[in-house]
Amino acid sequence: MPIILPGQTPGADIYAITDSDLSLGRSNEEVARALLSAGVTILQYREKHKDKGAKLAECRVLREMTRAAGACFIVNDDVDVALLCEADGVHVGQSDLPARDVRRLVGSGMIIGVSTKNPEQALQAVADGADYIGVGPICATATKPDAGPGVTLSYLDWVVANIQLPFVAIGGIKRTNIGELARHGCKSCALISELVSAPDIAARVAEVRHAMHAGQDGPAR
Ligand code: TZP
Ligand code: MG
Repeated sequence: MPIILPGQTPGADIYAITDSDLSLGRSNEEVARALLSAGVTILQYREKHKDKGAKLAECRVLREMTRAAGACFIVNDDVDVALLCEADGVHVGQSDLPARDVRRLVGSGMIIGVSTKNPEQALQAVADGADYIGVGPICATATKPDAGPGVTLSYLDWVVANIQLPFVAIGGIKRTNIGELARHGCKSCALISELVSAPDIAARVAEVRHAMHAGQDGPAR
């Protein structure tokens, strides 16, 4: 399967992330099925309130589903779970294992994503061998209150101008503001609540995509 990277690969405009607490009672499997059949090509498994055994069992199911759909599967935080389920990649934050050490564990074949909120963290992620960076939170979000206040669009603009790696914006991204991000040069956006909390996930994916591409077609900032 070709490696799919945010912002670099057709179809990777939306980077969908699970959160069973926000999924209106639906399982991650059910939500993933809806996302994949709506054409999402990057799916990250992110669960903050499950033990590792449960996470591994769910990841094995989602791994098979994403493989069958030709989609990229990334595991948040847990390098061991990512390796055991044969994910395509792992995503780490600033308080997880450093990307440089993650690379030693996973080898060259696995995608590593790193969350960043300022230029210093972005440059460190590049130096550490990350394959892509997260940029955010763009806006403060109840999904991850400890992410803090929004980084604002000036950090996004800095990334667009200075970082050669693919990047994905995250944090408080909705169909109402995604067009603005696209106008600032963002080609891939990660969304949690906007997608998993939608009663009709397929319809929401289509709305989000439409809003993003309408933004890309708008005047550049
Ligand atoms: N990292 C920064 S903000 C965030 C993460 C994981 C949560 C984004 O969730 P939502 O619901 O799309 O605002
Ligand atoms: Mg983390």
